[in-house]
Amino acid sequence: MKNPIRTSMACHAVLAAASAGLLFSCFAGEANAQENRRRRAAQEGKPVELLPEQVAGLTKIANERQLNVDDLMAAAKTFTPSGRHDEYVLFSSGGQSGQVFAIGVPSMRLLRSIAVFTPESWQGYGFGGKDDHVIESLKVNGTPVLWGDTHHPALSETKGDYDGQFLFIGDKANARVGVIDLRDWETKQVVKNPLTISDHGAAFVTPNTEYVIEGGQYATVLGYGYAPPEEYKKSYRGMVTMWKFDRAKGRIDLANSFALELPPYWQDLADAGKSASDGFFFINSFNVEMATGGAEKGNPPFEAGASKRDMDYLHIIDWRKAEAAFRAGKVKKINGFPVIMLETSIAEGLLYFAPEPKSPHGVDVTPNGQYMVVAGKLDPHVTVYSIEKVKAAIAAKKFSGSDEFGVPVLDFDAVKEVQVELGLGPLHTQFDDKGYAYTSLFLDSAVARWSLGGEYATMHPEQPWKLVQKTPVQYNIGHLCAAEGDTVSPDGRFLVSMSKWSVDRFLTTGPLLPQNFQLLDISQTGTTMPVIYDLPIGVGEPHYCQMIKADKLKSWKVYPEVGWNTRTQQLDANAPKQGQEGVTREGNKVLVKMTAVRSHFLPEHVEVNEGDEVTWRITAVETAQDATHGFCIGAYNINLSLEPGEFEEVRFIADRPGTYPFYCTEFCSALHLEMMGYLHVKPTAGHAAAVPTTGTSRDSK
Ligand code: RUQ
Ligand code: CUA
Repeated sequence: MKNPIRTSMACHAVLAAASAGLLFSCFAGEANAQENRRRRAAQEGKPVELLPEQVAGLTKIANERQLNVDDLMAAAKTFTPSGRHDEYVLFSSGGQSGQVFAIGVPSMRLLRSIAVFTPESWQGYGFGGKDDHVIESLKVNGTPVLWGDTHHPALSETKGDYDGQFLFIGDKANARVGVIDLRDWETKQVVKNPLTISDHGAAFVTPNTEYVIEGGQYATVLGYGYAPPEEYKKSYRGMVTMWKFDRAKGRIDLANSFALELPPYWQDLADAGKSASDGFFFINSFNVEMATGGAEKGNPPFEAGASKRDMDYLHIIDWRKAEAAFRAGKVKKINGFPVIMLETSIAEGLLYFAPEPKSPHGVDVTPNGQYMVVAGKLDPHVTVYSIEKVKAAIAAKKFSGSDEFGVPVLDFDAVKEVQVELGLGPLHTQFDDKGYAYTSLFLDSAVARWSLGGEYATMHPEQPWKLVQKTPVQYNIGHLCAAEGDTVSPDGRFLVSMSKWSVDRFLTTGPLLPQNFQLLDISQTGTTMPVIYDLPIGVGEPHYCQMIKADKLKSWKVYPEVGWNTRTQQLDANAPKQGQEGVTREGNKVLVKMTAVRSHFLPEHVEVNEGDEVTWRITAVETAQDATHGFCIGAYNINLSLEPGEFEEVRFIADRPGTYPFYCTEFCSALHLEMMGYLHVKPTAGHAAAVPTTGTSRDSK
């Protein structure tokens, strides 16, 4: 049991500071009337002073709830009163949910999810509307794969800093990359990698989002071909794909994208160089042993075979040279996709290896671009490489040899800056504004803060390259994410530990444990970096997230014009205007022109014949922010979200006669329940109205 709080002078001061902090902390976003009232005391120049009876009241609550002073301080740092906005938005992978989650910091409130690889009905994603073109592209080998294992989100960058425009996310299970437009927080594109079935190092962007990088993982025959494991070295290959991003279109430009063939090591996480290392990107690898497993035949299992050697290879890729080789046509087409083959990469001098210990996970470039930090997973150190030394070693051809495929291997001592011992299971590193790095320690279940050297050495009182302190987290931490902590200008202040099995942290929710996002206050240096909030994530296992300053996001509150096509992000001439509503027919093709406005659809009755091909266009004729409607036809598996101004189009075959109520699925007004109508599907002659059966299949072709 915690020590009861006593109303001592010190405690009084802490409580008063905590309360004053609540009232004076920076207020992001528009103040509404309620917020203004609440803050009036402060605005009148009267900082809140807790009266003795208020201190006594707080003390009583704290003791009843068994809260200590640290708990009260944590509450004061994170509690975000109604109406006040968060300072940061955390964009998190949603793991097996196939989605992205947006979470406010420091409140740790879930703001919304963004559907990417998995249909999501509230957003109307994948239930008949224009987003179905994205769902269509979710096919893998011709089969619709309606889920994803989202791993690493990447915000678009300008000069190495988040610009708040786009977000990319990789699907490890199916080697796909999704593109989200942060004006309306919708997925606009999903690309399937033509070379491989699954990936891992996705997504990472170059400093101006010229390219979205998708690194592979488990080597296969490029292009989905077959080869038995005995032919592993001969036929299996790794890859990294450079997806060209067209910012004006907000789409990956397939025609200008290409890949590089890599040896069949298991490439892992990546990071793009910036500033000093701009023009390069780096990928870790493991299983350079090229173990092929086969425990069922008495061979060493993968986990043993892939961890035998002390060193794996940090891949160092000069992407501008790769781009030049692609433009010069020095590629081979695999599955129709241009690939720079290994021998070309070697000949062009665009691919080098550096030895790295030991089955590493994250490679993370410092904000100034000078150093690459490799977290060794099976090694208690992080290994720091210097880009200057890498460039010098390449120029001087300081190789310790080459790998089996002829890729030159740089001499370890020539490129290594330093190794820093941190603890067990280092995975991933982030940075702050005070010259510190933060590395997750999976096996220790801790966040390690350590001091950087070089030009960072004067920013902190400690010796360079030294472990400073550790904070335990609950429990095994995968990645971590500091505020803007992988950009050229990190903010410090907050860090999120993406802790995995939360075991005893929350009420039992059955055997499946929520993950635990733990917020750490990293603003105080030299003392502690306490955990100040636990957020259970009960919808998947997120792998990585990025935290952006909220005021960088220029999200729309309503669509710019009524009749907006969110696919083209333009006004759509096909969007029905008020006064144009009705149903027209040409042969068996029926066109429904509908508007939606509080609180009715027009027309309210739509009659078609069985077998008709129906095109149903709806414009949400609304301009107010709080006027979203939904539109569903249950038995036809249709549900749309009609945000203010949005135009939607649904196509279906009216193949099941009957009377189908359609209604608005968003509680939009006092007369929301009345916002409905009927779709009448008249049976063709001799065909009785169908008896509803399972109601599950809709021909969406
Ligand atoms: S990964 S923690 Cu993609 Cu590190 Cu999972
Ligand atoms: Cu519109 Cu409910």
